[in-house]
Amino acid sequence: MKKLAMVAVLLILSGCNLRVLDPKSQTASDQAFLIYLSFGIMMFVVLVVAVLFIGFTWKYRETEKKRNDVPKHEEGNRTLEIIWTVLPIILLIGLAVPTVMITYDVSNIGASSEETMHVNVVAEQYRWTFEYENGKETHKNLVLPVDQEVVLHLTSKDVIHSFWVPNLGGKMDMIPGEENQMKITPSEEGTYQGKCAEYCGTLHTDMRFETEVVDQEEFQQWLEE
Ligand SMILES: [Cu+2]
Repeated sequence: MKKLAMVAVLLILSGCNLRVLDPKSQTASDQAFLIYLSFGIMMFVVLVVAVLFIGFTWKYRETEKKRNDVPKHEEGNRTLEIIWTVLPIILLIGLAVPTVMITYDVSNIGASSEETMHVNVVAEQYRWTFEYENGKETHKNLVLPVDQEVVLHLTSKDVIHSFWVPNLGGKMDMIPGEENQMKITPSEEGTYQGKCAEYCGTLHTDMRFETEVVDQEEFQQWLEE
């Protein structure tokens, strides 16, 4: 009965409307690639260890015949030492190179061109303010044009908040007195849920917003409204 209740709770909680591995921007696809890559490498290691473990447990189990055998005395094994030093190094390089490259690319705001759009995002207990270059301000929805590079300038007025629209990119902290930047290029029109991902006070759960990605024309119209 207890188990059943737990499964039910899990099912209810999994009804969350945030989709993490459903990238709708270049940044999010790059990050999803890193998640799959690291997960793949981990699974490879788990598999190799599991196969070796089961193999050895079987091979060296006690049998009638081997009961009184004394194993040969071994002092080190150079081949094995090399294998288990070099293999992890190769795996770590395979993980580190794309991670560092993508991390730099995502946060390389200096490389932005003139075409880049800038939006100031300010968090405070308990609301968001999205401020566009022409002075337009919104609180409930962040509207972005599709296929347009956008740099979000993230700050906070009071405590630490965290900006998170899973479809568009990973979480980014919003720190009072400091500015963090996030570069995204939405690749598909649609409405994506966003929220504050850092517990910031009693009404933390109210810090939700919608990101609407619309076509360029619609965006211009909306911006001038
Ligand atoms: Cu918050």
